[in-house]
Amino acid sequence: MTFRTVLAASAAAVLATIVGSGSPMAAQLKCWANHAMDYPVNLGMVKMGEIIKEKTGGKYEIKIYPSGTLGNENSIIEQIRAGVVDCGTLNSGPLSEIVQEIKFLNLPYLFKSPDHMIRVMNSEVGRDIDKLIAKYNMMPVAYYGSGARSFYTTSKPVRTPDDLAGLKIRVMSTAVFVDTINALGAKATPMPFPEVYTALKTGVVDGAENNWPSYESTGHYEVAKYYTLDMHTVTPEPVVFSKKLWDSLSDAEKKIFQEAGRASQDVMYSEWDKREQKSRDIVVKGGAQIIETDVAAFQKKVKPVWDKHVTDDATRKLIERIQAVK
Ligand code: GTR
Repeated sequence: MTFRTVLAASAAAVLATIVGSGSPMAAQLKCWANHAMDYPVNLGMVKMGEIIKEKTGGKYEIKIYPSGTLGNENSIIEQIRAGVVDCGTLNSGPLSEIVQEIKFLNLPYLFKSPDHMIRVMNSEVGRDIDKLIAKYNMMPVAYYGSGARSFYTTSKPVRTPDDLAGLKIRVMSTAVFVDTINALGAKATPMPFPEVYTALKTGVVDGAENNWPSYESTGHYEVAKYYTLDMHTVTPEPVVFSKKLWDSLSDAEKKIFQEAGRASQDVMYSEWDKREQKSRDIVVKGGAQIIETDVAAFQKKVKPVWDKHVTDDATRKLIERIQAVK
Protein backbone atom coordinates (compact mmCIF):
# COMPACT_ATOMS: atom_id res chain seq x y z
CA MET A 1 0.00 0.00 0.00
CA THR A 2 1.40 3.41 -0.94
CA PHE A 3 1.23 6.37 1.41
CA ARG A 4 -1.48 7.86 -0.81
CA THR A 5 -3.76 4.79 -0.72
CA VAL A 6 -3.34 4.57 3.08
CA LEU A 7 -4.42 8.20 3.32
CA ALA A 8 -7.39 7.63 0.99
CA ALA A 9 -8.50 4.56 2.95
CA SER A 10 -8.35 6.34 6.30
CA ALA A 11 -10.19 9.36 4.87
CA ALA A 12 -12.95 7.04 3.64
CA ALA A 13 -13.15 5.38 7.07
CA VAL A 14 -13.42 8.77 8.80
CA LEU A 15 -16.11 9.84 6.33
CA ALA A 16 -18.07 6.64 6.89
CA THR A 17 -17.98 7.26 10.64
CA ILE A 18 -19.08 10.88 10.23
CA VAL A 19 -22.15 9.96 8.19
CA GLY A 20 -23.10 7.79 11.13
CA SER A 21 -23.63 4.48 9.34
CA GLY A 22 -23.97 1.21 11.24
CA SER A 23 -20.95 -0.43 9.64
CA PRO A 24 -17.68 1.54 9.48
CA MET A 25 -17.25 1.56 5.70
CA ALA A 26 -20.91 1.64 4.61
CA ALA A 27 -21.92 4.26 2.09
CA GLN A 28 -25.18 5.73 3.26
CA LEU A 29 -27.57 6.34 0.37
CA LYS A 30 -29.98 9.22 0.78
CA CYS A 31 -33.53 8.25 -0.22
CA TRP A 32 -36.45 10.63 -0.51
CA ALA A 33 -39.94 9.61 0.61
CA ASN A 34 -43.15 11.59 0.53
CA HIS A 35 -44.82 9.72 3.39
CA ALA A 36 -44.32 8.87 7.06
CA MET A 37 -42.13 5.87 7.92
CA ASP A 38 -45.02 3.44 8.47
CA TYR A 39 -46.47 4.06 4.98
CA PRO A 40 -46.32 0.97 2.69
CA VAL A 41 -43.84 2.42 0.15
CA ASN A 42 -41.40 3.15 2.96
CA LEU A 43 -41.76 -0.36 4.39
CA GLY A 44 -40.91 -1.59 0.89
CA MET A 45 -37.83 0.63 0.73
CA VAL A 46 -36.72 -0.56 4.19
CA LYS A 47 -36.87 -4.15 2.92
CA MET A 48 -34.93 -3.17 -0.20
CA GLY A 49 -32.27 -1.53 2.01
CA GLU A 50 -31.96 -4.63 4.21
CA ILE A 51 -31.36 -6.85 1.18
CA ILE A 52 -28.85 -4.43 -0.33
CA LYS A 53 -26.96 -4.15 2.94
CA GLU A 54 -26.84 -7.90 3.45
CA LYS A 55 -25.91 -8.81 -0.13
CA THR A 56 -23.20 -6.14 -0.43
CA GLY A 57 -21.62 -7.21 2.85
CA GLY A 58 -22.60 -3.92 4.50
CA LYS A 59 -21.08 -1.72 1.77
CA TYR A 60 -24.34 0.19 1.14
CA GLU A 61 -27.06 1.34 3.48
CA ILE A 62 -30.31 3.06 2.55
CA LYS A 63 -31.31 5.99 4.73
CA ILE A 64 -34.89 7.06 4.16
CA TYR A 65 -35.81 10.71 4.69
CA PRO A 66 -39.58 10.44 5.23
CA SER A 67 -42.49 12.88 5.01
CA GLY A 68 -41.05 14.96 2.18
CA THR A 69 -38.38 16.49 4.47
CA LEU A 70 -35.87 16.73 1.61
CA GLY A 71 -38.30 18.69 -0.57
CA ASN A 72 -41.48 18.33 -2.56
CA GLU A 73 -41.87 15.65 -5.21
CA ASN A 74 -41.28 17.84 -8.28
CA SER A 75 -38.08 19.38 -6.90
CA ILE A 76 -36.74 16.05 -5.68
CA ILE A 77 -36.90 14.52 -9.15
CA GLU A 78 -34.37 17.11 -10.30
CA GLN A 79 -32.18 16.38 -7.28
CA ILE A 80 -32.18 12.67 -8.07
CA ARG A 81 -31.35 13.40 -11.71
CA ALA A 82 -28.47 15.60 -10.56
CA GLY A 83 -27.24 12.88 -8.18
CA VAL A 84 -27.66 15.07 -5.08
CA VAL A 85 -30.25 12.63 -3.72
CA ASP A 86 -29.49 8.95 -4.40
CA CYS A 87 -32.94 7.44 -4.59
CA GLY A 88 -36.64 7.73 -3.91
CA THR A 89 -40.12 6.38 -4.59
CA LEU A 90 -41.78 8.70 -7.10
CA ASN A 91 -45.29 8.85 -8.44
CA SER A 92 -45.65 8.48 -12.22
CA GLY A 93 -47.59 11.77 -12.26
CA PRO A 94 -44.87 14.24 -11.27
CA LEU A 95 -42.25 11.96 -12.88
CA SER A 96 -43.97 12.26 -16.26
CA GLU A 97 -43.50 16.02 -16.23
CA ILE A 98 -39.84 15.16 -16.90
CA VAL A 99 -40.20 11.78 -18.60
CA GLN A 100 -42.84 12.92 -21.07
CA GLU A 101 -42.87 9.50 -22.79
CA ILE A 102 -44.61 7.98 -19.76
CA LYS A 103 -47.34 10.55 -19.28
CA PHE A 104 -49.86 8.06 -20.71
CA LEU A 105 -49.47 6.03 -17.49
CA ASN A 106 -51.55 8.73 -15.78
CA LEU A 107 -54.48 8.51 -18.18
CA PRO A 108 -57.80 8.08 -16.39
CA TYR A 109 -59.06 4.48 -16.40
CA LEU A 110 -55.99 3.19 -18.29
CA PHE A 111 -55.48 0.29 -15.89
CA LYS A 112 -58.38 -2.04 -15.14
CA SER A 113 -57.47 -2.17 -11.45
CA PRO A 114 -54.48 -1.68 -9.11
CA ASP A 115 -53.65 -5.39 -9.56
CA HIS A 116 -53.71 -5.00 -13.33
CA MET A 117 -51.24 -2.12 -13.04
CA ILE A 118 -48.91 -4.33 -10.96
CA ARG A 119 -49.11 -7.14 -13.53
CA VAL A 120 -48.33 -4.67 -16.33
CA MET A 121 -45.33 -3.15 -14.57
CA ASN A 122 -43.96 -6.63 -13.92
CA SER A 123 -44.38 -7.67 -17.57
CA GLU A 124 -42.24 -6.88 -20.60
CA VAL A 125 -44.08 -3.55 -20.90
CA GLY A 126 -42.59 -2.60 -17.54
CA ARG A 127 -39.10 -3.41 -18.82
CA ASP A 128 -39.65 -1.08 -21.79
CA ILE A 129 -40.85 1.66 -19.44
CA ASP A 130 -37.60 1.16 -17.46
CA LYS A 131 -35.71 2.19 -20.59
CA LEU A 132 -37.79 5.33 -21.08
CA ILE A 133 -37.11 6.47 -17.50
CA ALA A 134 -33.42 5.53 -17.69
CA LYS A 135 -32.92 8.03 -20.54
CA TYR A 136 -33.47 10.77 -17.93
CA ASN A 137 -30.64 9.79 -15.54
CA MET A 138 -32.78 7.70 -13.21
CA MET A 139 -32.62 3.93 -12.90
CA PRO A 140 -35.87 2.23 -11.87
CA VAL A 141 -35.50 -0.96 -9.82
CA ALA A 142 -39.09 -1.50 -8.65
CA TYR A 143 -42.65 -0.39 -9.22
CA TYR A 144 -44.68 0.03 -6.10
CA GLY A 145 -48.45 0.54 -6.14
CA SER A 146 -50.68 3.34 -4.95
CA GLY A 147 -54.17 1.88 -5.20
CA ALA A 148 -56.82 3.86 -7.07
CA ARG A 149 -57.37 7.58 -6.65
CA SER A 150 -60.86 8.94 -5.95
CA PHE A 151 -62.36 12.34 -5.16
CA TYR A 152 -63.08 13.74 -1.72
CA THR A 153 -64.91 16.96 -0.95
CA THR A 154 -65.52 19.23 2.01
CA SER A 155 -69.01 20.64 1.75
CA LYS A 156 -71.13 18.38 -0.44
CA PRO A 157 -71.01 14.82 -1.70
CA VAL A 158 -70.12 14.07 -5.33
CA ARG A 159 -72.53 11.41 -6.58
CA THR A 160 -72.21 12.03 -10.34
CA PRO A 161 -69.70 14.01 -12.45
CA ASP A 162 -72.26 16.87 -12.55
CA ASP A 163 -71.71 17.40 -8.82
CA LEU A 164 -68.11 18.35 -9.56
CA ALA A 165 -69.14 21.38 -11.64
CA GLY A 166 -67.22 24.45 -10.53
CA LEU A 167 -65.55 22.79 -7.51
CA LYS A 168 -61.89 23.63 -6.94
CA ILE A 169 -60.10 20.33 -6.71
CA ARG A 170 -56.44 20.05 -5.74
CA VAL A 171 -54.33 17.97 -8.13
CA MET A 172 -50.68 17.12 -8.51
CA SER A 173 -48.83 19.41 -10.93
CA THR A 174 -49.23 16.97 -13.78
CA ALA A 175 -50.77 17.87 -17.14
CA VAL A 176 -52.87 14.70 -17.55
CA PHE A 177 -54.33 15.05 -14.05
CA VAL A 178 -55.15 18.72 -14.56
CA ASP A 179 -56.91 17.90 -17.84
CA THR A 180 -58.78 14.98 -16.26
CA ILE A 181 -60.19 17.07 -13.43
CA ASN A 182 -61.17 19.86 -15.83
CA ALA A 183 -62.79 17.40 -18.25
CA LEU A 184 -64.97 16.23 -15.39
CA GLY A 185 -66.21 19.79 -14.91
CA ALA A 186 -64.22 20.77 -11.81
CA LYS A 187 -61.48 23.44 -11.59
CA ALA A 188 -58.11 21.74 -11.24
CA THR A 189 -55.91 23.48 -8.67
CA PRO A 190 -52.30 22.18 -8.74
CA MET A 191 -50.56 22.31 -5.36
CA PRO A 192 -47.79 20.38 -3.52
CA PHE A 193 -48.94 17.47 -1.34
CA PRO A 194 -47.98 18.95 2.08
CA GLU A 195 -50.13 22.05 1.50
CA VAL A 196 -53.39 20.22 0.84
CA TYR A 197 -54.62 19.78 4.42
CA THR A 198 -54.59 23.52 5.13
CA ALA A 199 -56.05 24.31 1.71
CA LEU A 200 -58.99 21.99 2.44
CA LYS A 201 -59.45 23.34 5.93
CA THR A 202 -59.39 27.00 4.94
CA GLY A 203 -61.56 26.54 1.86
CA VAL A 204 -58.84 27.41 -0.67
CA VAL A 205 -59.97 24.20 -2.40
CA ASP A 206 -63.30 22.34 -2.17
CA GLY A 207 -61.74 18.93 -2.44
CA ALA A 208 -58.86 16.78 -3.58
CA GLU A 209 -58.32 13.23 -4.79
CA ASN A 210 -56.19 10.39 -3.58
CA ASN A 211 -56.11 6.74 -2.52
CA TRP A 212 -57.39 5.36 0.81
CA PRO A 213 -54.04 5.39 2.67
CA SER A 214 -53.17 8.98 1.64
CA TYR A 215 -56.71 10.19 2.38
CA GLU A 216 -56.30 8.76 5.87
CA SER A 217 -52.60 9.32 6.71
CA THR A 218 -52.73 13.02 5.83
CA GLY A 219 -55.84 13.58 7.96
CA HIS A 220 -57.66 14.92 4.88
CA TYR A 221 -60.68 12.79 5.85
CA GLU A 222 -61.10 14.96 8.95
CA VAL A 223 -61.85 18.01 6.81
CA ALA A 224 -63.19 16.46 3.59
CA LYS A 225 -65.71 13.90 4.74
CA TYR A 226 -67.23 12.82 1.42
CA TYR A 227 -65.19 10.17 -0.39
CA THR A 228 -66.56 9.18 -3.82
CA LEU A 229 -65.30 5.88 -5.19
CA ASP A 230 -64.93 6.86 -8.85
CA MET A 231 -61.35 5.45 -8.97
CA HIS A 232 -60.26 7.64 -11.87
CA THR A 233 -56.54 6.84 -11.86
CA VAL A 234 -54.23 4.04 -10.84
CA THR A 235 -50.61 5.15 -10.90
CA PRO A 236 -47.38 3.20 -10.47
CA GLU A 237 -44.74 4.50 -8.07
CA PRO A 238 -41.29 3.65 -9.44
CA VAL A 239 -38.35 3.34 -7.05
CA VAL A 240 -35.42 4.99 -8.79
CA PHE A 241 -31.70 5.45 -8.14
CA SER A 242 -29.69 8.34 -9.54
CA LYS A 243 -27.56 7.59 -12.59
CA LYS A 244 -24.58 9.02 -10.74
CA LEU A 245 -24.88 6.38 -8.02
CA TRP A 246 -25.78 3.68 -10.55
CA ASP A 247 -22.69 4.30 -12.66
CA SER A 248 -20.50 3.95 -9.57
CA LEU A 249 -21.76 0.39 -8.93
CA SER A 250 -20.05 -2.75 -10.24
CA ASP A 251 -22.11 -5.07 -12.44
CA ALA A 252 -22.55 -7.46 -9.52
CA GLU A 253 -23.78 -4.61 -7.31
CA LYS A 254 -26.21 -3.42 -9.98
CA LYS A 255 -27.67 -6.91 -10.05
CA ILE A 256 -28.04 -6.89 -6.25
CA PHE A 257 -29.80 -3.50 -6.31
CA GLN A 258 -32.13 -4.65 -9.07
CA GLU A 259 -33.00 -7.91 -7.33
CA ALA A 260 -33.48 -6.13 -4.01
CA GLY A 261 -35.88 -3.71 -5.69
CA ARG A 262 -37.94 -6.50 -7.24
CA ALA A 263 -37.96 -8.53 -4.01
CA SER A 264 -39.13 -5.52 -1.98
CA GLN A 265 -42.21 -5.16 -4.21
CA ASP A 266 -43.96 -8.11 -2.58
CA VAL A 267 -43.50 -6.59 0.86
CA MET A 268 -44.85 -3.28 -0.40
CA TYR A 269 -47.87 -4.89 -2.12
CA SER A 270 -48.92 -6.87 0.95
CA GLU A 271 -48.32 -3.90 3.28
CA TRP A 272 -50.47 -1.83 0.92
CA ASP A 273 -53.39 -4.24 1.17
CA LYS A 274 -53.20 -4.23 4.96
CA ARG A 275 -52.93 -0.44 5.14
CA GLU A 276 -55.82 0.09 2.74
CA GLN A 277 -58.08 -1.93 5.03
CA LYS A 278 -56.82 -0.11 8.12
CA SER A 279 -57.30 3.28 6.44
CA ARG A 280 -60.88 2.42 5.41
CA ASP A 281 -61.66 1.53 9.03
CA ILE A 282 -60.08 4.71 10.39
CA VAL A 283 -61.86 7.08 7.99
CA VAL A 284 -65.25 5.44 8.48
CA LYS A 285 -64.81 5.56 12.26
CA GLY A 286 -63.77 9.19 11.85
CA GLY A 287 -67.11 10.00 10.21
CA ALA A 288 -66.27 9.90 6.51
CA GLN A 289 -69.15 9.10 4.19
CA ILE A 290 -68.22 6.64 1.46
CA ILE A 291 -70.11 7.18 -1.79
CA GLU A 292 -70.45 4.41 -4.38
CA THR A 293 -70.93 5.85 -7.84
CA ASP A 294 -71.49 4.91 -11.47
CA VAL A 295 -67.89 4.80 -12.66
CA ALA A 296 -68.97 4.59 -16.32
CA ALA A 297 -70.39 8.13 -16.13
CA PHE A 298 -66.96 9.47 -15.12
CA GLN A 299 -65.24 7.33 -17.71
CA LYS A 300 -67.36 8.75 -20.51
CA LYS A 301 -66.43 12.35 -19.66
CA VAL A 302 -62.66 11.86 -19.74
CA LYS A 303 -62.43 10.67 -23.34
CA PRO A 304 -61.11 14.09 -24.54
CA VAL A 305 -58.13 13.66 -22.21
CA TRP A 306 -57.15 10.52 -24.09
CA ASP A 307 -57.62 12.27 -27.44
CA LYS A 308 -55.40 15.14 -26.34
CA HIS A 309 -52.58 13.08 -24.84
CA VAL A 310 -52.43 9.98 -27.03
CA THR A 311 -51.03 11.42 -30.22
CA ASP A 312 -48.14 9.23 -31.35
CA ASP A 313 -47.77 5.62 -32.46
CA ALA A 314 -45.23 4.65 -29.81
CA THR A 315 -47.73 5.61 -27.07
CA ARG A 316 -50.61 3.90 -28.89
CA LYS A 317 -48.61 0.67 -29.09
CA LEU A 318 -47.70 0.77 -25.40
CA ILE A 319 -51.35 1.34 -24.49
CA GLU A 320 -52.43 -1.61 -26.66
CA ARG A 321 -49.86 -3.81 -24.94
CA ILE A 322 -51.12 -2.65 -21.52
CA GLN A 323 -54.68 -3.40 -22.48
CA ALA A 324 -53.62 -6.87 -23.68
CA VAL A 325 -52.17 -7.78 -20.26
CA LYS A 326 -54.78 -9.92 -18.51
C1 GTR B 1 -49.81 10.00 -3.00
C2 GTR B 1 -48.50 9.58 -3.60
C3 GTR B 1 -47.50 10.67 -3.44
C4 GTR B 1 -48.01 11.95 -4.03
C5 GTR B 1 -49.37 12.27 -3.48
C6 GTR B 1 -49.98 13.55 -4.05
O1 GTR B 1 -50.77 9.00 -3.15
O2 GTR B 1 -48.02 8.42 -2.95
O3 GTR B 1 -46.26 10.34 -4.01
O4 GTR B 1 -47.99 11.84 -5.40
O5 GTR B 1 -50.25 11.19 -3.62
O6 GTR B 1 -51.18 13.58 -4.26
O7 GTR B 1 -49.24 14.52 -4.26
